[in-house]
Amino acid sequence: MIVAAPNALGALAYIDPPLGQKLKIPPLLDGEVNGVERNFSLTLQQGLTRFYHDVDTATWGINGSYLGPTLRMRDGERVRIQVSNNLNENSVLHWHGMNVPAKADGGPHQHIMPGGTWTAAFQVRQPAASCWYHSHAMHLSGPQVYKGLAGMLIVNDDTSDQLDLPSEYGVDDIPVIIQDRIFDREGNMVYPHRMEDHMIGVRGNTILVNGTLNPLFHARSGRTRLRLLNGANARNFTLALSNGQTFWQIATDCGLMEEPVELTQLVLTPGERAEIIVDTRGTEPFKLINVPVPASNVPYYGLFTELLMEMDRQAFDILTLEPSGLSLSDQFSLPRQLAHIDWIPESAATTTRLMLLQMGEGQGNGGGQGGGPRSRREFGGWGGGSHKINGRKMDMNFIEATIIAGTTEIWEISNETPMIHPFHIHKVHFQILERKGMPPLASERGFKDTVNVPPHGRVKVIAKFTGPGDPMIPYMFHCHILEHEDHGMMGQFMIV
Ligand SMILES: [Cu+2]
Repeated sequence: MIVAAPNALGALAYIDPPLGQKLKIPPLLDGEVNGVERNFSLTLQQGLTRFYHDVDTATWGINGSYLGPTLRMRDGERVRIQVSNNLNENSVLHWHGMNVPAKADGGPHQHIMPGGTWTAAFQVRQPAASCWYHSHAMHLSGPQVYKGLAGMLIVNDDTSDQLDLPSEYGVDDIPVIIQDRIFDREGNMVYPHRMEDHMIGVRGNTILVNGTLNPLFHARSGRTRLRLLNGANARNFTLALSNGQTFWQIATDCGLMEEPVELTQLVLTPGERAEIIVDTRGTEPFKLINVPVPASNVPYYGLFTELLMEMDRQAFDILTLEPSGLSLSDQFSLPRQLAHIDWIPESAATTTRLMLLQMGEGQGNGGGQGGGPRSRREFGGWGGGSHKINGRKMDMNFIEATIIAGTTEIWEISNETPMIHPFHIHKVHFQILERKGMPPLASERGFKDTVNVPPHGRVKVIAKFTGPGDPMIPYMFHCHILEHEDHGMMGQFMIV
């Protein structure tokens, strides 16, 4: 489908979308168990993908033409993933949400040259969760993920096995990778290079779910589990059901919650995941939609703020759900308890670090000045496109924090700009302590690796930085708006 309003930035044209198409389900890859290890083989490659009828669009994919297979593994297992780069530029895959050694993490320090191969080996040491993987090449994450280098990664454990939850992949347990892309009149996927697109982050005029345009899913049971992933480069989604029904969140980024949380809306910023259970009894089709966010009171004026507010006002459909036809008098039940979560007390932290998210030079406020007519002048306040953390752009040779393995730390993430930044920390699973003195939202009470830091907001998270230590290779932390990451809003920490 097409976003109800034209492209947020108002420039690019598009062609009519096809009518409802069956939701593509990425192939499930369990790998091959060889002795004590589970082996996966992934190839980054170019391809052609049919989003529109009769149009082959040039894309990139992993073992396919667009996106990659869903990798499935288990807590406790040893895993070996071989990644071959058949592209014509450097790339690498990062296992987002996975607690892995630094050398297996897949970041700017593990680039794979064209024609090269890299192997990530690790032991899975974490509870059941919906994680994902995507390109994390230096300065190239934005365009590479945009072209298709991303996929889902499911971790199972004894707890998830024993719970009465929908778990038949592709039938009642569905990956939902939500992305937006710009298509031109010929059906080409276009990655824009204008400064304003990169300041805000690249947003598209067309929504894709698992690479399907205008997707439709036919449910076959009364309960359907959606593993939601905001896989967009920069767009936030405020998700709801078109029939006004509630749904139940059962997992945050890094695992199951303590109990199902009943919701009518759920915000996911880029990189965040949530598993939800939707009631798919009955016969009346309904939709997973994006609802407009009420205008926020942002204390800045000018084109920058206008663009952001314009995007927040967009309403659009994401996925049509055709219910199973099962009678509404059939039972619909969920486990009352899900997983046990050990809440980390604030007193366990021995260090508190401040992370300032900044755009623009000097004041770092990122806002255009004045409310005059739209003109290039108003971009002046952006300071020429500078994205920083703690006054510094990403520097491969600078380590922001060196942490002794086993230490618990509080990170206070402070957003000094007028737009949301999703802040992601590699390897660790954190808990949100507070948002400017307020408790975390009901939808974020669990382990997370990416957190929505609102404009001029401050979020306090706590995490245990476990080993193994590696004094040579750092991990990343960064804004998950991929253009912000590519332009410098990223830093490095080391666990030793
Ligand atoms: Cu950002």
